[in-house]
Amino acid sequence: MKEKAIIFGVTGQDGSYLAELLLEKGYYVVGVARRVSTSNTSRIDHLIGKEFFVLESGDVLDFSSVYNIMWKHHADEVYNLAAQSHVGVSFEQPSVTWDITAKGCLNILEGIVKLSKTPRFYQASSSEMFGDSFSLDDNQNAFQNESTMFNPQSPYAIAKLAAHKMTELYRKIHGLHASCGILFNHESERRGENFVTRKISKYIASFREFLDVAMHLNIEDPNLLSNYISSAAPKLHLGNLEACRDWGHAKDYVRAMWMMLQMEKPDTYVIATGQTHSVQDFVEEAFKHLDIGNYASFIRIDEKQFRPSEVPYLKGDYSKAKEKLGWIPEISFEDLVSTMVKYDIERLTNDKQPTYSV
Ligand code: NAP
Ligand code: F7E
Repeated sequence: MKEKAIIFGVTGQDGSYLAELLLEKGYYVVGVARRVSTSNTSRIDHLIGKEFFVLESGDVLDFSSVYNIMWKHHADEVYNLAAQSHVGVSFEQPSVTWDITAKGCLNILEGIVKLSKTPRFYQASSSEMFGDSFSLDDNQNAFQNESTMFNPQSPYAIAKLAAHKMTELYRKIHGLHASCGILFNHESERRGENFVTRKISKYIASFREFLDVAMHLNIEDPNLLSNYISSAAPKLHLGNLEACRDWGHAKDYVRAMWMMLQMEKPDTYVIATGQTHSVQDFVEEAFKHLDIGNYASFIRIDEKQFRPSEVPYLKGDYSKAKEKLGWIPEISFEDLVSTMVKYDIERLTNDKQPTYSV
């Protein structure tokens, strides 16, 4: 008999990679996608129609649909990746963020408790729950691990903390095999386009296209060409460049999710790379893919992109995951940036459509 897994949030970045990983491992995968008026399946279109992959229509806000899908499929494992996952948006839409991110998780937990055979459960917790809190190592360097205090700084982070604590409570009071992965930022070619890393990689692709066009204008005087590029090139509108994030690749992180559910006992794990970089560092690394000197004149600081409350510094200590799960990240920061930029350049070249917008 094949192992069966249900993925809530299968249409998202992580959901699509997790579905691929589980199919590779021989699982029967049930993906749950919410009903929308235009298609939301671009990340999983290549899986639809495959043997052992089924798409169900459901919404984590709707208990009946959540329960009915779990009752129908008798899964061995259930992964909750569904969320309103954009921190900036959560300040503007706190109620829906709360409902999807906190209540959605509770709906799944309640559904699981009512099943005759309870599946193992994974909850997608977030490093955002730490907010501005950190621990200090012997050299007074800041980091976060499973013992660091939580001090969330956004409606998204507060909703995630509620779901995290609820999952740990259900583990205790109902004896569920329910694990939480406190995942630090992870990105990829499939990252949503309004997250900072993807915004930057898409911008670099547009800039490359602009340079190609500029080179064909036959402007012979190098000074004129340089002036033209400075004035006419697209600008990258960003907010806080100083925020530091621990960025990994999503493929590494979905592997950790699966590993947690293979453990004999449920637990909570930090998943991170142990390296931190500022948004400015990410911009610098991405600009290496363009043959231009100083890039500063192409950046515009945009007040609209700043958040009312910011998480200044995240750097995860993943020692527990390494020791207990045997998990380590395999994709470096440099490779992550390079993969994302190359993907967007290729996509733009193939689609022949400008992809950059402010
Ligand atoms: P994502 O790309 O934004 O995906 C979120 C998924 O949730 C999408 O499939 C979305 O469906 C679905 N969803 C939203 N509302 C729903 C609803 N009412 N009912 C059912 N599904 C709904 O996020 P991600 O980057 O893959 O992250 C996966 C999970 O990990 C999220 O819970 C996120 O908060 C958490 N997390 C992410 C990171 C990170 O750096 N990526 C770090 C820590 C934790 P649509 O396609 O229809 O919108
Ligand atoms: O911002 C700054 C922004 O939106 C990163 C989600 O997956 O990871 C993600 O949350 C940093 C922040 O991700 C822009 O202020 C500057 O300091 O890419 P982001 P996030 O907020 O860290 C956590 C772990 C999750 O759980 C979340 O679901 O970049 N920043 N300028 C900007 N951010 C955006 N989006 N756009 C800008 O123009």
